[in-house]
Formats: sequence, C-alpha cells, structure tokens
Amino acid sequence: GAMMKEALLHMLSENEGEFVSGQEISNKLNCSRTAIWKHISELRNSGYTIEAVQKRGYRLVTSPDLVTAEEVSLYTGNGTFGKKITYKSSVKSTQEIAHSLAREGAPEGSIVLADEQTGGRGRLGRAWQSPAGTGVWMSLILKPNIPLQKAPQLTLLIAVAASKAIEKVAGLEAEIKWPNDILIKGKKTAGILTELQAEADSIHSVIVGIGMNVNQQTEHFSDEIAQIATSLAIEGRQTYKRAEVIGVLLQEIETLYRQYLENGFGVIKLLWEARAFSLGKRITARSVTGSITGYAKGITEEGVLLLEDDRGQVHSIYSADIEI
Ligand code: BT5
Repeated sequence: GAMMKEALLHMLSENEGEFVSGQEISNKLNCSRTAIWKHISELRNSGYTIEAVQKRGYRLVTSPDLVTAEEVSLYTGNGTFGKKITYKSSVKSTQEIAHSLAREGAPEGSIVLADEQTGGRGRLGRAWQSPAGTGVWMSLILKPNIPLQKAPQLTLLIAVAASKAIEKVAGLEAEIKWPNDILIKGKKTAGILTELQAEADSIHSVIVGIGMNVNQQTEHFSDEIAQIATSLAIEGRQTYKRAEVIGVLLQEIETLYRQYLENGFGVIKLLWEARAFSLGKRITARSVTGSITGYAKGITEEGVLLLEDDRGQVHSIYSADIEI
C-alpha cells in the first residue's frame, strides 16, 4: 500500500504538470484502476492537489509541505542516505526512535523524521523547540568505523553539510559556531546533537540529531529564544519545501561523509574553518567545570577547540557553550 502510493506520487511528480493516464499507471505499478483511485484519494486527503480528467488521467498540480516518507523520497536522489525513512507526525524526540532502530540493527543512512516534536532535546538536557509544520526535525543513523575519540569530528562534518545545504536551498550565508550551532546573521537556525552507542572504545552507531528552523515566523518562537533564533523563511523572506531541504541536506552529508571516511578530517576541517563564526574572536567557553575567556585560535585535527587565555596559555575545549 505505502510503497504503491509512493511509486504513484513519483510517477505524477516526474511528469510534473502533465497528465499521466490511468492505463499507464496501472501498467507500470501493476495495479487496478480502483487501487489507483484509492491512493489518489489518500494523497488528496494529505493535501496534494491532483486533477483527474476523463480519458487524460491524473495530473499533480500542487504538493503540500510535508516530511512524510513519500514526499521526502522525491528529493533524496541517488545516495543511500534517506533510503530508509521512518516518519511520525508527532513524537517526543526523533532521537529516541532512532536509538531503538539502531539497536535493532537499522542500516547506516536510515533516518527518522517528525512533523512535530513534543520533547525535542538539545545538549545537556536542554529543550529544542520543534513546533508542527515548521522545521526539519531529523535523526540520522551512522555507523562509521572510527575510534571513539574522533566522534566529535562528525558534529563538525554535519555542521559544514548543514551550512552548505542552507546556502544551496536558500542562497543564505550560514556560519558555524563551535561546536554545533548554525547561525544566519548571528542567530541560531539549526542545532546538532550527536549521540553515541558504543562498547568499550568502539562505536556501534552514531545518532545525529539535526533541528533546522525552516518556515517559522518570529511568533513561532517562545519569548525565551525569540531574540536568538531565526529561520530560513525569516532570513530568505519566502517559505521553503522542507522535504527539499532534507533531500539537499542528506546529499551534502553523504558526500562529505564518504570523503571523510576515505581521506580523513583534513578537508572537512578546512571547510569548517572557512565557515567558522567564532574563530579569531574573543570568546568565553562555559562548561560544567567552569569558564575560560580568551582568543579562539582554531580547531585541532580531532575537532577540539583551542582557546588562548590572557596569560597566553592554550586550553583544549572538548565541550562547552560559547559566548561571543
Ligand atoms: C542543540 O542543542 O542545538 C541541538 C538541537 C538538536 C535538535 C534535534 S531535532 C531532531 C533531533 N531530535 C531531538 O530531540 N533533538 C534533535 P543546544 O546547543 O543544547 O541548544 C539548545 C538551546 O537552543 C536551547 O537551550 C535554546 O536556547 C535554543 N533553542 C531551542 N529551540 C530552538 C530553536 N528551534 N531554534 C533556535 N534555538 C533554539
């Protein structure tokens, strides 16, 4: 059922604006006219406008801004990331679902998507606001064969991919604030949460959570974050198809990830540095163990931030919040 609906949507969307005859669909999908009609009705109920004309067939006129498996699959391209999609309209956190899928052996590149999260989470138990119908709330399962201490490099890799995806989709410049914030004009548009399933010092799975504000207007943000958050729609003054954003994002991630596994972190480091917001600035790094103020010198091969304090001593920062 679901597979056929997806295949039908693909046929209609490949022939965008053109009629596809019932006969053609029925031949290609090997199904009855009644089955086609049932799926057309379901697609209409989910917000697709499909014209049906006697003797000519069906024509896709408009599609809604959904992040369902069938809609997202229109944009995932030839890569393997996003081939397996778990979609829920409302969940507590896509991370939870992805963690259990990974434990059950889900393949690398599997993703979990939700239209809304009721308990979306950031780092250190903080909350991530994920209102319905507005953003990309996605968890991606990776299974890299790398030592545990290199895992932070993945957060930086994802940040580069997210920044490139924003540039591609919206033509907006997106900077990276170490380690996991994507900023447009200094305001947070996306956040990354990298969680590990590991045994001893080998990684079983990495669950990468990406939250990206796409179509929010300022009133969608709570007072608490209204001053510090932004969205692609606010900055680009138009709305974007979330499914397309996801497709571009997955392709950017997969390209960088393959490059990373083959050639190491070097290229990613350069790309990251070119987009870094905090490098060369005076910053304060706050962590559970205290705070250090100084000059952000750069990142190491491992993805660790180097901070030179006022006495000239250089500190390696593994995890912290940065204030500029
Ligand atoms: C992050 O944490 O930035 C990581 C966010 C990861 C969210 C994704 S969504 C899919 C997946 N499923 C989940 O449950 N999580 C992941 P952190 O650096 O700790 O930043 C959290 C802080 O960002 C909050 O304390 C707020 O100040 C701010 N914030 C919360 N929601 C925001 C939003 N929608 N846009 C911008 N800033 C926000």
